[in-house]
Amino acid sequence: MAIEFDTIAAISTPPGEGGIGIVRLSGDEALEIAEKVYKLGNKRLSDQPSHTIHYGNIYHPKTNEKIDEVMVTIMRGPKTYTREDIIEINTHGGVHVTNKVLQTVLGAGARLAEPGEFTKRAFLNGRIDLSQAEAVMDVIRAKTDKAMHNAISQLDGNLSQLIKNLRQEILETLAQVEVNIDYPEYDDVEEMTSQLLLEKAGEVKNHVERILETAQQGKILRDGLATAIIGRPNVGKSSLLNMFVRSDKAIVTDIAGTTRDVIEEFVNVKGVPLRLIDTAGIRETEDEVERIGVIRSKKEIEQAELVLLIFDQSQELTDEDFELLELTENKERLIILNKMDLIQKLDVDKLLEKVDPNSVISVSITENTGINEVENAIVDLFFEGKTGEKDATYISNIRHISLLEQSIQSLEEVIEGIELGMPVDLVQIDLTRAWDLLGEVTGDSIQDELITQLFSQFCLGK
Ligand SMILES: Nc1nc2c(ncn2[C@@H]2O[C@H](COP(=O)(O)OP(=O)(O)OP(=O)(O)O)[C@@H](O)[C@H]2O)c(=O)[nH]1
Ligand SMILES: [Mg+2]
Repeated sequence: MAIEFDTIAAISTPPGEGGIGIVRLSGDEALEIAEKVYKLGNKRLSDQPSHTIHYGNIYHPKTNEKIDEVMVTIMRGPKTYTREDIIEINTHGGVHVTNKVLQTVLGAGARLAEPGEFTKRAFLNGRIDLSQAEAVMDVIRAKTDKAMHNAISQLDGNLSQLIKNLRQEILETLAQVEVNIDYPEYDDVEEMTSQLLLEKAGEVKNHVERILETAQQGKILRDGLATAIIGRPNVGKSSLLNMFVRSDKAIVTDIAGTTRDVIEEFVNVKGVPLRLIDTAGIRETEDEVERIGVIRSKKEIEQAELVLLIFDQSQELTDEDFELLELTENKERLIILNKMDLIQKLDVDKLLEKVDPNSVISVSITENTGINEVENAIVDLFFEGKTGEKDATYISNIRHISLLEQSIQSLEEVIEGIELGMPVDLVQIDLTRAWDLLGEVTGDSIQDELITQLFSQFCLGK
């Protein structure tokens, strides 16, 4: 049985012109409100069966002004997105007309929904748990097939199931500990209980750690891998960006110092989304605009998760190149030797003294050679060739990652406590805390403000 809420309404399609616009209502009075504004002869929406769609018109209930010709979908709860009664009014897809229909239903008694409020109701009415609700946004925002697949799997409840199993394991252990303490059958019950706690805490911890191992990949799939293209002026940084995005996004000229500002583009490299950042070539310069660009480039290096460091192999290595090698020393990086179509002057042996030979790739961007190797190397660096795995559950949400990390900490405290010979009831507190923390992932144990804050990040009408 759904909890009783007021009836909300919002435009669920993106703002702008399109084939149709959808105004969605959810709540006990959805049907009643729709009936006030809908007209087609003597037809009554409330007489119609659930999950059916009806042609008709929307009229202003007071002025009788005709607003639009529409199709109205009736879906009675509980088999709906929110588990409440839902009405969807398909209008002509214009900004003004959809707004006008929305205003009309608001005038007829609905309240304007907050961002994410439909999904929040699906959660509050128990149709999905919190990690599934969060996955809805990830599905909407997914930038590659793989990211979408991962979000869908979370929406299906795969992560929830893993978490539920672990919590169940903890709960059973806690119960067993209680029984041991309350009804000690054997003399060595203290010893047995400690042993049980040690074992179970270790098992659960291992499991959580394995889930967390997918976190780095999961986060990349969700947010994109921040990838900075770095190098001296004129080595071909912007050319590489253009090659990846397959269009002339960045200006390319043979004048050193062409790129002055940081350019950012999303690209899909064999299923891995990259947030590709083209930067100003780094060199000492008197030019004020270029100088600011160089400072920004250095900042981009700091923030990048991956650095593509480009050299022009038709030129000898300079002090600036060595400075760049040093600046990026502690970063995940690939060294790209560009312009292999020209005569080679770069001393590769000297370069190899400074870098891992496996990270060096020769390319010619203008001739389109070696690019496939660069792509493969990126995938290997972060996924060790595993992007093909279909059924791995990648954990990607920062909130989940942090909760899992905290739960590992609590489990470690359980283990330490026992090893130090602490009383069982103190150790139990840490184990209960791990149980609570895991419950926050699925929303089983979570505070109201947090829920409000989480759903406020959703799109309007979702
Ligand atoms: N021969 C040859 N020329 C290339 C290759 N890649 C890029 N270029 C040329 O090198 C010049 C500089 O390319 P850009 O992509 O603008 O270089 P950049 O690193 O972005 O330069 P700044 O923005 O000035 O730092 C252009 O004339 C490109 O056409 C290549 O593989 N071979
Ligand atoms: Mg450039």
